[in-house]
Amino acid sequence: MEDRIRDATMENLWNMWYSELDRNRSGLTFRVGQVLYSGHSDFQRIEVFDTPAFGKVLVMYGSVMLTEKDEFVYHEMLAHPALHVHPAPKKVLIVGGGDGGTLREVVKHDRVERATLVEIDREVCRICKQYFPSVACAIDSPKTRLVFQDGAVYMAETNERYDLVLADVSDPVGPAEVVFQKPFHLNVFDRLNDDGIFVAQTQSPYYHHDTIRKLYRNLRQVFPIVRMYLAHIPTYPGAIWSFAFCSKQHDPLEVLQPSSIEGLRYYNTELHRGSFALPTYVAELIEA
Ligand code: SPD
Repeated sequence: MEDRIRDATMENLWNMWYSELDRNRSGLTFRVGQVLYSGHSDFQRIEVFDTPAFGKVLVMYGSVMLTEKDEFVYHEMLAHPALHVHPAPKKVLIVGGGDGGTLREVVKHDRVERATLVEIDREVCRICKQYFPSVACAIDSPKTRLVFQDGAVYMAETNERYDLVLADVSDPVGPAEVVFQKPFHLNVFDRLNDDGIFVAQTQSPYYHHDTIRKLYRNLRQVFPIVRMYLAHIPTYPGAIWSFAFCSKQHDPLEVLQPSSIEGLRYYNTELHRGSFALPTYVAELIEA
């Protein structure tokens, strides 16, 4: 093939981009090398792309859930702060998180005896086991109990009690919306043991002001201790992401168990403390 034509053909092959836009004004963009999977489950559209910048990317309901390159930040930060505060986190419940990333971090702790993962969409687990084996690796762990059910319904109906509940859900549109609402938080409080901790991903403090304001107002009406902490996640909107640490007794700024987990790439003791230090504009957002 003539060089000029070959170059043009290569350019077309490389000319695929994925963009996640915020109200059509700004957004995240990845060059896509290959679309590995694209389909609809009973609950949502699911896509897997291979990208030169971030490796494989999982997109659900039109937003990036994880990328191979930076998923460790989100999953370590959703799981380890609470696991390093609670003195005996034997029973852990993960709501959502069907990709298995949070589960992978939870089962690293020897003190965890049982991790229950309640995922509404069976397809998410199947697809992640196929395309993201390093993320989904604990789905078949002997400590894992898998339940395919709506997390809010499970929370309302279960008689089980937990030491930790971790809400690893997508954005508050579609199937995950109820997990951002007060009836769900009240049920979580009820199902936690007396010194239980609830951690939830709470969106970008740069972009999602209204959601965050309302969410923290609700959480403070339910839990005596509510603190926000932050992590830097390059592929989430704003690249700065927030988590709510909601606790019945243990304050994450006062209690910290020694860490025995090796091989973490983001979380460490200094970072634990530092992640609760909020920039002024973020602190103002959630002021009581
Ligand atoms: N806008 C992205 C929010 C994604 C939060 N959940 C991700 C799930 C990864 N386990």
